[in-house]
Amino acid sequence: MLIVGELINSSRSMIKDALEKMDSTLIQEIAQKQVEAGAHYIDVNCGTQVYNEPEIMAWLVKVIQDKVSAPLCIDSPNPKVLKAGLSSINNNYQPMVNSITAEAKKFSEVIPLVVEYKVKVIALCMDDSGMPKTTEDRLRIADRLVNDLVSAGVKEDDIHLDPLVQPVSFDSQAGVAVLETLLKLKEQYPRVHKICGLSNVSFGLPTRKIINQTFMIQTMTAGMDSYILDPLDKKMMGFIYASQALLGKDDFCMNYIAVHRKGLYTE
Ligand code: THG
Repeated sequence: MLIVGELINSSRSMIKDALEKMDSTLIQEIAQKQVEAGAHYIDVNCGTQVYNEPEIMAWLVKVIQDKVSAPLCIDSPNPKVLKAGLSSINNNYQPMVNSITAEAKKFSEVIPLVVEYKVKVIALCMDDSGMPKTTEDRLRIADRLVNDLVSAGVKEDDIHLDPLVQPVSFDSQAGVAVLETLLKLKEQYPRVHKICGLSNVSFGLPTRKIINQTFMIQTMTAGMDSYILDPLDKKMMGFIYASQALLGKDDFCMNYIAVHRKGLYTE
């Protein structure tokens, strides 16, 4: 189970403002809060900084590392930004790249970074025909991604397939398509990890947290084992550890009890 804290993302107005002011204190506080709340990786995304995204990524990585000792997940569709982030990391944790896709150009530009830096990699189920719609689209792309990554020498344990969650408010079958994909992937690739961002599913709906929490439980039951989420959502974190225990993934409920003792998910 891997929890990637999503809060350092410039699509959030608070982060966008902090980047414009180069406010390292705010960034460091959010990094630290996420680690204390139980995030295993810190996602770093500055996608709104279109003119200087590589420089800002390098700055963010340095600022975060000055405060917390945690593995980082470098999040950008731009391979130059991924490179700028990876080359700025100087702790000993294995970084994560978010993401590679099956788009020909993207794959060929990102795979050398994955191999050189020996990272964990999020493989988005997306190819040159665009975003997947059906379960079949996702499975076809996942198949290709796993084959191509393994052929390039990436270990199955370092691959995190992302089925690409879409808003259920736009397409009422969006949730079901992800659940069906997971059940098939569990059979086909039991050793490959499965990850997703939870907040896409609730886009456009009121009380988004309830939708995100419910979808976490549904997807974990279907085989998801990692999430990009807001670790400061204590209910979500409680549901994660409870789900792990109830799905037989927590021997003697040790993790559930340990997290409970630390008081991580009491309101
Ligand atoms: N898969 C992968 N990576 C991802 C995603 C995914 N990275 C980005 C995203 N999806 C997950 N991260 C976030 C980070 C912050 C928010 C949502 C997803 C967020 N959004 C507010 C909103 O949508 O309302 C922004 C509002 C604001 O604060 O201004 O908080 O799916 N591999």
